[in-house]
Amino acid sequence: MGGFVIGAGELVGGLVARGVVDVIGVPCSYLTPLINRVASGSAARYLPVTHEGEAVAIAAGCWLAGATACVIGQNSGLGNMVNPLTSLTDPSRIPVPLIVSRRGEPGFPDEPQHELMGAITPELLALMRVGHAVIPADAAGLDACLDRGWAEMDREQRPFAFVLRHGVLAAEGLDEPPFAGSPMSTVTDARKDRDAPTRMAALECLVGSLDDAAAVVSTTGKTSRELYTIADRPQHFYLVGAMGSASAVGLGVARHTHRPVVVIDGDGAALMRLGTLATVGAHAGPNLVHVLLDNRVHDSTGGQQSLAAQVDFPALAHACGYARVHDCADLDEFAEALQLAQAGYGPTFIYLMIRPGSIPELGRPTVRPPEVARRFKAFVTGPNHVS
Ligand SMILES: Cc1ncc(C[n+]2csc(CCOP(=O)(O)OP(=O)(O)O)c2C)c(N)n1
Repeated sequence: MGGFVIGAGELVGGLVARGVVDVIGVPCSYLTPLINRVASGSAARYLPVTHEGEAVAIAAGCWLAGATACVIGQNSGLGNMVNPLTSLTDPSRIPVPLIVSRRGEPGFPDEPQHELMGAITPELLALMRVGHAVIPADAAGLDACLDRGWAEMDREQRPFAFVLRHGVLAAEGLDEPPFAGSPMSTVTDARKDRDAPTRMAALECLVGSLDDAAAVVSTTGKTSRELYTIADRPQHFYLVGAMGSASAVGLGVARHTHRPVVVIDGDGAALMRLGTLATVGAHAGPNLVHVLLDNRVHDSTGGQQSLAAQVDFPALAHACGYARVHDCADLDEFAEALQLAQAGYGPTFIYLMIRPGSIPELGRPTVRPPEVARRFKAFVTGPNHVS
């Protein structure tokens, strides 16, 4: 995109100078330098959360207590913010600064899942009566931009969005202290000490363990990209956007086919829609297999810690009513659990800890989402269909 870049330290300094004490949100690769700066220790604290709407609500609570929190999120997460922005901060006139990345900005090639939100980001903000300004790529302009936003928040008593374009922030390293988690967490020590395989190895094992009749729904980010790299087949539905919705999509599919339906989820994505565990537990039939590959980080956006280190996912799945739960210690147990699960008797939850990281030069699905959806549908409803 060219032009100057600003340091994340300058942006954080500008926020802190205006009273921001907490930076709350969910990662986006455009925001990585900013998150890395605050997560590595700055005058403002970084509060990783599970959902961008949750971030807005927490920031509203901070304001109610007299503190200023800045929400950060991808513009796809603006979708998650719509409810608290329209039904909480607007009626209560609570000003909250937002830093929203603009994936899919028209004129700059990006992935298909960012196209619509990229195009409508300014209009959507305006529709929600949230003023916005584009963060300029120079330090002097940055100060004026922040001043403008703060003046508007003072005047309107509504949130204001600072829109972050691609390449505006200079790269910044991550030196995040390990997340201790809650002292009440029931995550077992045995699980923490596991020698975890890579996601690539787990997905290769999964593909090798699946019946040819199984349909697969894979979560947003590198999971879908790695699955596509290992094997691109009609029975794969790559959920490239709508982070957190893989198990809900899988539930819908599984209700109308007797094929095994295997959902591959990530910890960050599962946490974003944790309520879906209860929905799946309540409504899924025996053919739903929910696999959770837990690397405890948002690997796809730079490896920032998710809140998974303190969450006992197998215990949660039990508590939400999954019929079978496998807490796999290694790939052998993982393969065995997958084979058992495809025989039915679910809904089944299969948990495997994996190691952060991926392969260099990881590809992205080149098949367009409408084609992925239609060939998946043809597969699910096709000749092997048993109903
Ligand atoms: C609503 C929304 N917020 C943020 C993102 C950006 N994003 C894409 S993948 C990802 C991380 C997913 O983490 P996890 O499910 O743990 O999988 P991992 O990347 O570790 O494989 C994020 C934050 C997004 N796509 N949608």
